[in-house]
Amino acid sequence: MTFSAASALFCIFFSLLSFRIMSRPYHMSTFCNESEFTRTSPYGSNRAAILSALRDRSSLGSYSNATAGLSPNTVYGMFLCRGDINKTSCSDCVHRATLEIAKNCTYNKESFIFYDECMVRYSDLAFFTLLVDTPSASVHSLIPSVDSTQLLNRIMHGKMKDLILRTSLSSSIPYFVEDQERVTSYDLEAMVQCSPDLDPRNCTSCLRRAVQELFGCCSNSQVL
Ligand SMILES: *[C@@H]1O[C@H](CO)[C@@H](O)[C@H](O)[C@H]1NC(C)=O
Ligand SMILES: *[C@@H]1O[C@H](CO)[C@@H](O)[C@H](O)[C@H]1NC(C)=O
Ligand SMILES: *[C@@H]1O[C@H](CO)[C@@H](O)[C@H](O)[C@H]1NC(C)=O
Ligand SMILES: *[C@@H]1O[C@H](CO)[C@@H](O)[C@H](O)[C@H]1NC(C)=O
Ligand SMILES: CC(=O)N[C@H]1CO[C@H](CO)[C@@H](O)[C@@H]1O
Repeated sequence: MTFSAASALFCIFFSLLSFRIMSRPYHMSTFCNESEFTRTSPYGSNRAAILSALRDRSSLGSYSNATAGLSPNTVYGMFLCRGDINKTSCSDCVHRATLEIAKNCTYNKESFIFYDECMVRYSDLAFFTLLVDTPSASVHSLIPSVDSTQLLNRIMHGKMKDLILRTSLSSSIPYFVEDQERVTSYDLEAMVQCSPDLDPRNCTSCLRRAVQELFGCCSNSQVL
C-alpha cells in the first residue's frame, strides 16, 4: 500500500507522497493570473523568449531562471525539476510545461503550472528569492483511509518535520530531501523540495505552511 497525496505551494515544488502509479509527467494544476497583456504587446514576445530559454536550459540542470525585455514589458521566468528525476525526464517535463502554459494562459501576465516532475512559472514582477505562498494546490487520492489513521497521521507529521529540518542540511541537490519507510502495512514515501533561490529561512517557512495545508486538506483521504 502506498500513501498518496501531494501539496504544492508557489515557493516550493512539492511536499508529496508517492506518485508512482501515475503516468509521467502528471499534470497537477495551472494558474493563470487574471491580469492580461494585449496580443500586440512586446510582453508576448518576451514571454516566448524566456519560455524558449527555459526549454534550452532544461537539459543542463534542475533549476534555471530567465529574464527578458525592457520595463514595463519585462518578463521573469523559472523552471524547477524534482530532485530525483534524470535530465531527460526534466527536459521532457519542462518542454511540455512551457508549451502548455503559453497555450493555456495565452494573454495572462503571470502564471504557473505544476506537474509531478517539474514546475514552470513566469511573471511581470521579479519574484526570485521571494517567498510567495499563493496560489497553492493540493492533490490527493480519492480513496478514503481505512485503518491506522491516527498512527499514520502521527508518523507523517513527525516525518515531514524531520524532512523539513533536513532540507537546510542537504547539499548535493539543493533543498531536496526524500525518505522511504515501512510503517505497519504501508510503504510511506515522502519528499520535500524548495526552489534554490529561496534562503533557508524562507524555504523552511514555506515547507511548514505546505505541510500544514496538506494535513488540513487531505488527512482523511489518503491511503491507496
Ligand atoms: C494577480 O496579479 C496581481 C498583480 O500582480 C496581484 O495583485 C494578484 O494578487 C494576483 N492574483 C492572484 C490570484 O495571484
Ligand atoms: C538564476 O539561475 C542561475 C542558473 O541558471 C543561477 O546561477 C542564479 O543564481 C539564479 N538566480 C536566482 C536569483 O535564483
Ligand atoms: C530517465 O528516467 C526515465 C523515467 O524513470 C527513464 O524511462 C529513462 O530511461 C531515464 N533516462 C536516462 C537517460 O537515464
Ligand atoms: C524571504 O521572503 C520574503 C517574502 O517574500 C522577502 O521579503 C525576503 O526578502 C526573503 N528573504 C530573503 C533573505 O531573501
Ligand atoms: C484554454 C485552457 O485550457 N484553459 C484552462 C487553463 O487552466 C485553467 C486552470 O486549470 C483552466 O481552468 C482553464 O480551463
